[in-house]
Amino acid sequence: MKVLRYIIGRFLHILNLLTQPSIGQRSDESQRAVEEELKNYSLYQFNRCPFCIKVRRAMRKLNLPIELRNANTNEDFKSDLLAKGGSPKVPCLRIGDKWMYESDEIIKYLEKSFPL
Ligand SMILES: N[C@@H](CCC(=O)N[C@@H](CS)C(=O)NCC(=O)O)C(=O)O
Repeated sequence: MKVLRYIIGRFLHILNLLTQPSIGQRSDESQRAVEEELKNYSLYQFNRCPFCIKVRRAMRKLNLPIELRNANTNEDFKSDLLAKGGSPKVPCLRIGDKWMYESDEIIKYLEKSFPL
């Protein structure tokens, strides 16, 4: 099961890299304002998790350069996610003190907050 998950994760990761959606466009001024706001955001994620890939693709379509925090390889991020977020699950979007889980919720929130 672990091996199968590893193979599927690797396959999805490569497929994602080969089929990157185009980056959304805003005026320079609005993009600067968005990026200023995003300084408060970070996405706790794993590189090959399909739910994280889905969120990263949505971020790209919306042109949202949110800091990515790999909770698989970085022990500090992993323990912060569990201690402050309340669950080790990824993806998790941190907005200041708020921790948002569930890929569909995160995408809905980003689409609503940062429309193109
Ligand atoms: N329904 C969740 C599923 C997230 C999920 O299952 N994430 C897996 C990685 S692919 C995970 O965090 N596993 C570690 C754990 O549950 O401790 C979503 O859509 O975000």
